[in-house]
Amino acid sequence: MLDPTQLSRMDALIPAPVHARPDPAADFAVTAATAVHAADAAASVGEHVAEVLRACTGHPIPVREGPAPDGAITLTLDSAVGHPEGYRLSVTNRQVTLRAAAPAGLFAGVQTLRQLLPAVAGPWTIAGGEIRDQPRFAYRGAMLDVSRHFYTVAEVKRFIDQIARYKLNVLHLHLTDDQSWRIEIRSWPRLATYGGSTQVGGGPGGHYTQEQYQDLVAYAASRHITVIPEIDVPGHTTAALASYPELNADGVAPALFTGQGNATGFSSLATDKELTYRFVDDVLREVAALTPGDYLHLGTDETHATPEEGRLAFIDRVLPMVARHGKTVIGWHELLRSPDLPVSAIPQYWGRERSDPLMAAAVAGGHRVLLSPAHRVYLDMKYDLSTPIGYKWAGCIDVADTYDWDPGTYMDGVPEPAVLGVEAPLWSETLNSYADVEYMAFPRLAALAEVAWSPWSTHDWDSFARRLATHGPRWEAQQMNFYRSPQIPWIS
Ligand code: NGO
Repeated sequence: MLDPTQLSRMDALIPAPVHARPDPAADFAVTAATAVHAADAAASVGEHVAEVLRACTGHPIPVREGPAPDGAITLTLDSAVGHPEGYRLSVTNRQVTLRAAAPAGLFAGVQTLRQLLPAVAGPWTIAGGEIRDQPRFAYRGAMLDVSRHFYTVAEVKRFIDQIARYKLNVLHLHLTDDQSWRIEIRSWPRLATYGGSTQVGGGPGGHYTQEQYQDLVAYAASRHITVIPEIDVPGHTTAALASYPELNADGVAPALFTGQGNATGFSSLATDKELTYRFVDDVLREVAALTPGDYLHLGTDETHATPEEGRLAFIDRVLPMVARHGKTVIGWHELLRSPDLPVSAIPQYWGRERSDPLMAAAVAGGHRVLLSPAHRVYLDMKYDLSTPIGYKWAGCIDVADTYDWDPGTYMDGVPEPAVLGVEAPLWSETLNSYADVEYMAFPRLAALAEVAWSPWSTHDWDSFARRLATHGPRWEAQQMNFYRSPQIPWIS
């Protein structure tokens, strides 16, 4: 394997761009005189790149409108670029020009530009050359389970920043489960105040007020990330059942649950009680009102405690509620056990088989799908048997396992056009702190990001491993707690 220290920064990008032509003679020096030029809809991304440059160089880096002189970094909207998340970046000794059809493309280009700066210390030059780039899949997601363990608003924002750097554009928040309910619902206040009051192991837990949640959604939007809230029903609902006795079939509230282990799929909403549907509708209405994005995730996984007839009736009644609140349903792939789903409903596959008749039938019927095969992208699996946290029911998953699969050909009967995208879920039963989140997420999320963004023609493990090695010093500079996989020739 080639020495990663010999890579030019333009050859070290993750995710790999569609096309890059490095020009080592064309590095651009960021100086005290450098300004960013960006007008109108480009201005907020202009401010973002200026902040990045101020933080590393200490120079003032003003953001200006109007024609750019030599020596400037210019961000322009240009419909000729085509793809709304695509961009063109040109770096010469005299100027840096970033063009995109929409602000999301400019933002993606700025994440590239960040990686063209040195990892930790000056002189602050942007590596020279030309890049043309756009994503392979529209949906590039990470899921954070804030239910099994609670993470603060500041920690979730740090996660948003970390995934944005790798051009992920979806944060799926698993907000409710047996162990807790983490989002304030004003019509059912005990969900959060009581149902959110603990976590695995019995710690104090916590919840997001609606204002805090909106702040998170807005923060994510400023990084061109859509937040998808998951309200997991009808199973995985002990926290709700503990908060309101009347939601239980026998009217008796169970105790709060603070265990983990194999304790999935043991609770259920009472699918034959009318009150259950008023409850779900109230929750979905409030959550939809906090959600600018198109999707609501309804869970629907592991309904082992729900009689099948009740489960079917429940899905039949609840799916139209989501539509009434103006949203499209995503559910774990168990959703496909319901016949006659609206074709807009999106199953998220978390199985380990490459062949699943229900997935193939759904695609044949026009559904688009999300792929999260557990033995590839479940970030809560151990890296190897010595990993102190995590599960191993889907196997140990090192970086190469997350890297080496092609979503476009992965499942029988699921061709690339049917794949809306990919997502790596991070379940948190065993993650006691945000440092644990980072340790399980990185470097595997960087591998997932390349699978999601880069064309298959660029896919190459040796190249990826070499490029990834150069990201270690960047992560150290950010005080990130990542796993130093022995598969990677880390620098330093
Ligand atoms: C399963 C289960 C989750 C667990 C996770 C642990 C799905 C979709 N439901 O994945 O409740 O937390 O495994 O790996």
